[in-house]
Amino acid sequence: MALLFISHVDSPEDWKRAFGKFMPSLEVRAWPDVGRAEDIEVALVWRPPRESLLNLPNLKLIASLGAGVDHLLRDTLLPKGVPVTRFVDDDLTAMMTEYAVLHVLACHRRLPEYLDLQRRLEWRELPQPLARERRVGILGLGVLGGATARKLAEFGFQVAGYSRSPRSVPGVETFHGADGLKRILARSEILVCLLPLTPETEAILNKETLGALPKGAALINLGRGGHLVEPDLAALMESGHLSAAVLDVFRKEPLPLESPFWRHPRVIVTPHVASITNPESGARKVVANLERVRKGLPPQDQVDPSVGY
Ligand code: NDP
Ligand code: OXD
Repeated sequence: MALLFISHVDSPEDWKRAFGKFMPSLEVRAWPDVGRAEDIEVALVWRPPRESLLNLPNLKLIASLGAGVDHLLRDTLLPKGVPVTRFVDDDLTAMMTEYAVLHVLACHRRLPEYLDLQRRLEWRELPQPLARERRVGILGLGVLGGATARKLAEFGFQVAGYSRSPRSVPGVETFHGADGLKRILARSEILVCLLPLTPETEAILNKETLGALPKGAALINLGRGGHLVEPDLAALMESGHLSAAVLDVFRKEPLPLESPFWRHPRVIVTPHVASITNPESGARKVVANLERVRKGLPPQDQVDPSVGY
């Protein structure tokens, strides 16, 4: 049997090597070379073309190459009854917490503002609160947001988190629901977005919500570009309401050259690299799930397409 690999950003060769280690009998075929459609038992995908997963009569599992599945649930026609999994992995979580902590510390210590002062040859000290005086908010308290919140609480920050359903995280004040969103925004001097992109969270970072942050707040968007209304952020940076932004994800990737964020002195742009799926741990997960579905068991980390994450 065979695995169909579809991604325009990941190297099929790295994944072939990794599957060779964990399930040498599984042939890895890279899109568009599907070969005999009947052979395909599992598809491992990132932004697959709209109809690429149809007409595979023996498909038992669709595995997302990412933790987020918006790329799959929004634009792809999914065959009925085939489970869809997302990528949940300790290495992915560790990389994300590193990235989030790095940039929360940078915003806390006002690094984007100091870099701007450096460019202007200005030697000037800015007021600096202690970590225990700094209020950080995390939108999304799932695998990645929860781990990030816990790590930030260890630094002594006043951390709050926001989720769809009520959650409890030691050392973290938690909010949920529409009223909860207002309350977390009103208190967050540094806001980190680690939400999945769903119809409910599309454009959640807009002029009203970002405008509800305290003056001088910083935004760190690590979820998806679709969470942010980019012109609203640009306007709030321009007016001085927001002091800095770190953006790893964009509506259009690669970020178009005409985007004002490339050249903004207090915006840090990175090319969707906050956390990266590792082929070794990814292949191990896919193989374990394939073995489960072959036995008629549900795979781990299955998503509910009706909820969107
Ligand atoms: P999880 O599914 O584990 O967690 C999602 C969290 O968001 C949950 O706490 C969930 O609430 C909350 N949530 C979902 N919908 C809403 C809503 N409408 N209102 C409030 N809260 C909501 O996801 P992960 O933590 O694993 O990943 C989060 C996202 O991070 C991914 O979907 C992906 O977009 C992004 N990502 C980005 C990467 C990058 O490199 N930039 C790398 C990896 C992921 P509840 O707890 O109630 O279910
Ligand atoms: C993911 C991502 O969802 O890399 O894992 O964005």
